[in-house]
Amino acid sequence: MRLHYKPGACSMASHIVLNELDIPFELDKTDTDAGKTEAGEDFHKISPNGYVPALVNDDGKIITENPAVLQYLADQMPDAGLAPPNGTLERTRLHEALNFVSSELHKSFSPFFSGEVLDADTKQHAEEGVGRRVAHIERSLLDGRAYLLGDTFTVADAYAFVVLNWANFVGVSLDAQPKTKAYVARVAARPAVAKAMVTEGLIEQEQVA
Ligand SMILES: N[C@@H](CCC(=O)N[C@@H](CS)C(=O)NCC(=O)O)C(=O)O
Repeated sequence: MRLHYKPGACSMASHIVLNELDIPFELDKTDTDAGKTEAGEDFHKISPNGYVPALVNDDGKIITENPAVLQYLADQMPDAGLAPPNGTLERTRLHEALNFVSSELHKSFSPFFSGEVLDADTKQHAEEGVGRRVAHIERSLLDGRAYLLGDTFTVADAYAFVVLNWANFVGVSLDAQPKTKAYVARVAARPAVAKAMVTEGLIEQEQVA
């Protein structure tokens, strides 16, 4: 399998899951601005919308869109438990969490990545938008669960972690959401997560506990 990724982008969720599953894969550091793969091929032929993640499976089939890629990966090794079995209420809960992360949490960060300098009002509005979505994560963790669906790490946690970690890069504080802050630290401490962060250049190997 080959994962097209951009360092620190949402594609890191799939990278984390590939590490968690410990299956063979290749990484292609793709330049989405130039629309080129690492080898200089036209990335739009792989991902027509031009964004990562794009996963090319061993049969050459291409899978895009975070929730689809993440569940496809989890379903390669059901016994690893990164997604509940299809057809169960727990799987529906996973869809619910993935859709929330994708369409609400992830997209609430878009203003910070627009490439434009945000004026004070726009920045405040964007921070409030992120805050409302993080408040939902905070509420779901209030019962003491370690992960979004309970005590088991799933692909939704890989995706939520990557997006919540952007708060550190765009200057949004999670101090008002202590459960979420602890959750981000808990996920960051997983060896598969730390390995992906080192590989993508977000942290140094020496920073890994
Ligand atoms: N709906 C897509 C969105 C993917 C997306 O937003 N990817 C971003 C990185 S997080 C991207 O590749 N943007 C193009 C760019 O950064 O040049 C999905 O869920 O996979």
